[in-house]
Amino acid sequence: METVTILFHGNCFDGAASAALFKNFYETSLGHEARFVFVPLAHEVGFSYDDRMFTGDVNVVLDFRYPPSEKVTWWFDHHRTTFIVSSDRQHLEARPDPDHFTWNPEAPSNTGLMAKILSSRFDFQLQPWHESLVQWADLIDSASFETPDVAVELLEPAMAFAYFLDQCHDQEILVRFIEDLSEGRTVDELAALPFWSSRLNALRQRCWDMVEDIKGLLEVKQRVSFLDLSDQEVAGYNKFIPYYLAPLINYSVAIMKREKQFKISVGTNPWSKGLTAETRADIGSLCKKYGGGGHFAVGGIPFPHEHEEDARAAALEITEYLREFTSRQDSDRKKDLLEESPNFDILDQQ
Ligand SMILES: [Mn+2]
Repeated sequence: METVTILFHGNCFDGAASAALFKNFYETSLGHEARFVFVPLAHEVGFSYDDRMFTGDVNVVLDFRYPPSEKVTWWFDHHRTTFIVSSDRQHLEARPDPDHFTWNPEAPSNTGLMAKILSSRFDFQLQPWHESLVQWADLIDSASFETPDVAVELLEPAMAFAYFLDQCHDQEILVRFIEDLSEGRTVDELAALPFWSSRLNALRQRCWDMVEDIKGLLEVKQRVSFLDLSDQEVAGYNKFIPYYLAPLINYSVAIMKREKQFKISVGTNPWSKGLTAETRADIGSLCKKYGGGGHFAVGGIPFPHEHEEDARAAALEITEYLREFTSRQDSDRKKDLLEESPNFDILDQQ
């Protein structure tokens, strides 16, 4: 029997959903019987592919960086940063079977991108469970929930699964999720199975307990929250909790102790009203100054365990910087409003 190796974005709902969708497509649409091997991949500093990773007769990469290898015959991705070096892009353009290789950085999720391409070019019949999976993957991967409640209370099964996968380091369980899903169940149906409901409920309880703990620790000032979790080992921190507890903040900074290192995590409140593309702080660049990195809206900085004091000092400095940044903008905005309408005392209206 043929072996299909699927390499996909690990610890990510969209990555796992992509893997399940591909398996289902391969079995039902192409009608192939195959043995599937699932390999989760992580974005790590200096990541590169090695041909030995492609162990299948057919090798598939989903929701992850472009693989410049002839051993890979299917690839779908929507990450802006998919090409590690510029020659990767030329490699893609020279592929003899472009239909099997799709990149669209505008797609909200890779699962949605795959559903579109596979149904239009490969006659894949989309079922209601595919449609619902795509809706959730789009919502989760673009973090476009209406409120942080959805991401913290985890009442929706898909949200609970997303957080579960984010925390899951047990490959067997991860593969079970993909296989269960690929059999044609919605996430809601999956969540009702005892194996999954017990795990999701335990996870919800842990997350709600964490909300209670953080309530007493979150320091909110000038629309920036600071959270010091450096004195206890935190396994699964839900980064949406500060916005849930303090919805009016613009930025959140947290320092936490992990098994192997300290980590500073910095984020922009996705639900903040006043922030525009022009008035937002560049969090990734800010973190880079301290040896970390990230995107415009979120970033992180790792510190080895023996540098605890440096880590705490950096976290406080970043918090202070963001608080000054926020109050400077608040006063600029008030000045602008006054200049625009000098006869109207808008300050009193706020
Ligand atoms: Mn994705």
